[in-house]
Amino acid sequence: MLCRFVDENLIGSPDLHLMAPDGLKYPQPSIMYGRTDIVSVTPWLAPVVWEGTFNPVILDSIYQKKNISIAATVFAVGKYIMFLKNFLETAEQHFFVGFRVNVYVFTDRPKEVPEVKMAAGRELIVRSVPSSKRWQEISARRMELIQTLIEETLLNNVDYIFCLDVDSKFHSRWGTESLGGLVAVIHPGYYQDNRDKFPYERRPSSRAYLAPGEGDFYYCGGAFGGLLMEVHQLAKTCHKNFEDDAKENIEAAWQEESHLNRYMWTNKPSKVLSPEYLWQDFKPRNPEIHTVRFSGVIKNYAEVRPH
Ligand code: 5GW
Ligand code: MN
Repeated sequence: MLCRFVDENLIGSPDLHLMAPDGLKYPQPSIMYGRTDIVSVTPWLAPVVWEGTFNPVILDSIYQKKNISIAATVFAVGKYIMFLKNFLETAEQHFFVGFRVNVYVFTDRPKEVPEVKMAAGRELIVRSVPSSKRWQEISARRMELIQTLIEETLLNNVDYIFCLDVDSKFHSRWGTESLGGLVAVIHPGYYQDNRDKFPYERRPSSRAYLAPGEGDFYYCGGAFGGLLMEVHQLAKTCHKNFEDDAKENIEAAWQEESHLNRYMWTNKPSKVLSPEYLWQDFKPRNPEIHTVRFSGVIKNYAEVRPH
């Protein structure tokens, strides 16, 4: 009886026990040859995901067996609704194709949400939020809304969640290789820089403070995710720290991105996604970037942001 119990728990937890189907054939893996132009593991032994470091066929077959389900959140407040169509259509082409996905759109303009044909097992869910003129409010509310969405709706229904910026689109596969407990994406603008150049919050009075000599990477606020309970812990902590800062009239340099970076310093991500997973359309592709999977589109700030 005990043995049965343990087995079921192992198989039931989506991040444990990677069981491949019988009869799968694929090229022999090597621990001698592979990419040499990038680093594919952190000093705490989390994988860093780059094209050429994983086999999508193995990974998909493992996770298909588990029948996992994934939630994505995206905020489209005010004029940012204009980015939603492209985001959703390209997500249908590239984001966890063949898996169960629920996309949660938070918007103050529910009537303007585009009709996007979703594949079987995939669903678009619209949540109304009040309009807001101040980015600081949208930013603060993002973590809070993610926290409550997890508590009120996703618990017991979903295994993983990814929280993504809407001013972006998919270009190629973003799939099971990105799954992990706590998943962070390396910011495309800083990955070649020394850590003292990272735009962390540098005032000790903020709860997002990182001292000189601290910080592993600069992670982006525009994409993060992982197991539901890991992301719940992150959203709850970042939201609370943001609010506690606000009570003392302090706002971190890059708002929630600063808090996210502070969180990831203490709570190491168990998987790190390379800048393939959030490039920027205005940046020329560097040679180590073999595939751009997801990227921020070029936007006219004066046009989309509230004044
Ligand atoms: C952003 C900046 C200033 C004022 C308002 C906003 C804003 C952000 C907005 O008016 N509406 C909105 O939905 N957002 C959400 O926050 C979008 O999902 C957006 O992708 C995300 C982060 O803001 P971004 O994309 O402008 O930030 P960057 O750092 O990618 O340029
Ligand atoms: Mn963005």
